[in-house]
Amino acid sequence: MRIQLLNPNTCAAMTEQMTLVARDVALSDTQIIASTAQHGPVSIESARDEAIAGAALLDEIQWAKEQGVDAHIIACFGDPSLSAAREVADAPVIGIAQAAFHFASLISYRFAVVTTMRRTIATAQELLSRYGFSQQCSGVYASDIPVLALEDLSSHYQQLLFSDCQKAIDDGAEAIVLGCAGMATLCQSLQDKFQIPVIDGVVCAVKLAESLNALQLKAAKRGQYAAAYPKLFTGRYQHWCDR
Ligand code: 5HY
Repeated sequence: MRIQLLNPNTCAAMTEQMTLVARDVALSDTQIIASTAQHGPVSIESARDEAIAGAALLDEIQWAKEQGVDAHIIACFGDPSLSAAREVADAPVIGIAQAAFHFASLISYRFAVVTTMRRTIATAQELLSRYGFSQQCSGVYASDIPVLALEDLSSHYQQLLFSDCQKAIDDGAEAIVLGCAGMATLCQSLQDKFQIPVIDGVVCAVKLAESLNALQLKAAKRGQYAAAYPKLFTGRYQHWCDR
């Protein structure tokens, strides 16, 4: 099968790192097609970033749809524009936050989320509520670690990340969900250090996409995720007129 792994920020280095992790767990006949947004924010850390990243994200979904991919993964923990992407795509679209929450809920009674910037805590809480996992989440933790700092974690930011993980465990977490696609490469080392299941949404999304494909479960294209009505788009979005 062919899976688009879409990084909706414009940081190619981040896409490279998450693609290595994804290919590591993918089945031998799964092709991971890496995509990076062509315009927008270099990292997504606020509602403004998400809003501006949305259009570029949909352009990449449309491109991969025209390539005939079997699934799309939105590799950003806010699951930005997930519903819009599901309207545009014909194949299943999986957000890494939703994927990670499902896996965490299968192996723990309560799990925590450890993410980057404090202002994204509310986003994680909104997603937990929307997806029905608020009850199972023991807390969302963040210490203002910039997303791009994850690429080459300084000892200062590493200490902040470690202390958030420790706080989560002290507060009763039985598993930890990593709240950023940029943390995918840290998963194993954190699991070894804290001896607790640590869950990365990028690999969870790959395995979910493969499972849907194995069961031949296609995207439901009637109702909420049916294609949006054609209409006039102007300016830089007029290429959406005939889509
Ligand atoms: C992410 N931002 O996974 C989110 C993390 C966050 O650019 N990639 C980003 O803090 O919401």
